[in-house]
Amino acid sequence: MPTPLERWIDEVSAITQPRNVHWCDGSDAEYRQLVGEMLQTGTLLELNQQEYPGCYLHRSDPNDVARTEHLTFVCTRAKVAAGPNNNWMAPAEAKEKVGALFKGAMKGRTMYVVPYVMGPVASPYAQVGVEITDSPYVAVSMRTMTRMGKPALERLGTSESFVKGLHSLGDLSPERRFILHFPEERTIWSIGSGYGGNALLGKKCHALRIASFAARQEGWLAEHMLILGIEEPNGRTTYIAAAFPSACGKTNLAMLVPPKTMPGYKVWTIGDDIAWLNVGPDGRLWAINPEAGFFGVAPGTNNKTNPNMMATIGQNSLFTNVALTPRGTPWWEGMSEPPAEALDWQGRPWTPQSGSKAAHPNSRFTTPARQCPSMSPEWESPGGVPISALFFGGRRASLVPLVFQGFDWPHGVFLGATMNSETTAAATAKVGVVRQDPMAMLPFCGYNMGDYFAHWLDMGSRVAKPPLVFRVNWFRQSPEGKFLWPGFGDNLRVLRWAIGRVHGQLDAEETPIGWVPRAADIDTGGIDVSPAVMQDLLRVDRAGWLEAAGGQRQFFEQFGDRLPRAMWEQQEALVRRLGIST
Ligand code: SAT
Ligand code: MN
Repeated sequence: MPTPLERWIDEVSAITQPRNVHWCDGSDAEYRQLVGEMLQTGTLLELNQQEYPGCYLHRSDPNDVARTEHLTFVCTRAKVAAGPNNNWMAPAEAKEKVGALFKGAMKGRTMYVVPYVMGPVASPYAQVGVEITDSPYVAVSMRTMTRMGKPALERLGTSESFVKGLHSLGDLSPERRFILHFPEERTIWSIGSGYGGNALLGKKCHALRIASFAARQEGWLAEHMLILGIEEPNGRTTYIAAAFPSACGKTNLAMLVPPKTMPGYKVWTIGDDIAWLNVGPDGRLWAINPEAGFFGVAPGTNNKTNPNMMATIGQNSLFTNVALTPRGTPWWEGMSEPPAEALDWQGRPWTPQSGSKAAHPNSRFTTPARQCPSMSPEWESPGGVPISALFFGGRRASLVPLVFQGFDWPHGVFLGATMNSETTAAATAKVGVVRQDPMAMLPFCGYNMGDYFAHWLDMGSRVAKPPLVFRVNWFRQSPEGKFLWPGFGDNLRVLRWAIGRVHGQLDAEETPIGWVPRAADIDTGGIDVSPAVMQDLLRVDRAGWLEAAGGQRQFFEQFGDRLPRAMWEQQEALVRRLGIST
């Protein structure tokens, strides 16, 4: 009797007609074999193996360098279930339209069957998925990003409980590119792109869109959050999770190195992009990182902004769309002094005088988490880590203070729901436009966000002691366009304040938008932040917030009666508080 997985593989082979089928076991030998094949076809280029052992460069199609949100669909039976936050196609229509593109799509190619586990293999919260792909680059990337191969097949056994992901490069044309989610069937179809978020289906497609849909039904949360632990000099470690939109510094924050003025502090990394949050046996919220690797943004990564990542990517890493120096090493803007000459991300000769970027702004590396020096001893703990505080942060040049705290859980949910941020190169749309991005989940929530807010509110009553909720903004600028806050390692100064709040050790000032720190409680020793600048960073601009409240209202209105009444009440209460002058 074939297993449900074998039956599905047969069905897909009959449609896509691959030359042969390769079941991935995740072994070293298999990895070497696939890399060898890609070196031969030119899909990978070998980097300098003395300086970067086990590292390779991949140049993607120039039309395929970021997530394509306008080609990403949630195909629920009812349109309202997907909500105004998603593109929607009826399942039957989607299957007919995109099914036609999959017919014969793998002719002449190998079909890789990639079983994977999201989450530590022994975790009760982990999930199995299987991605079928005709891209060996995707297969080897999935080996780094997930627990791939044998452990996944062992965990699955003969069960039919796995997320089915079907992926083909197709012809890489954006005209025939679709990323479809069928959350009711736990199925993903992706064609026409080899780019991370579009093609590594365990990541955004499974661990966020499909998982968030299931999480609502099952009473947990699948979030676009990093997870870290902060160890204080007294040995106490406090765990937090923090949501930021793509390319807003999650990876850097997750592996932050404390400033010299904070001896005895240590930051422990658990994850840099996705958190699955479950109510644990003790009633608290426990987080696991479903991933096993990092898919980080290269530009701006250097020994100052993220020394832990620089140490991580020195081996066994795939670099995509970075520049190549004559020494055969990778280079990107902000890594170090520019080389006198290089090949740019498209393989064209480049010099610092070229007037163009050597690396694509969304160039990336894929690297194993276990190589990161700051990984927490708990990062693969089956039960996860207990979360004491949640953070929501956008990229905002003005208005939003460096940090403030929600009054309670419903207000915290409102702070997440009303987050907005300037767009980045992680998606193929205009960069720098402020858009609403609730919980940094706008591109990743697999269902109607009105229902999502209701679920978040409901989680407050499922958890014995809900985490405190904070908003942060590392990106506030002076009128001259200078960043007011140094960011990076110094962000720990802000987290320290939040931990002080968690443990009831610090007071705060009540303002209309939430609890704001007293300036003296944020340590600025050793950094160039004057008391006046600190005041600017913490200032609550009432007129600006009243104006922003108009945008919140407009955003909320799209959800009609799916928006929980409590969100409107929070919004009205904010406006009331802003209107009462003190
Ligand atoms: O391309 S990914 O979605 O994996 C990275 C990101 O945009 O967050
Ligand atoms: Mn992300």
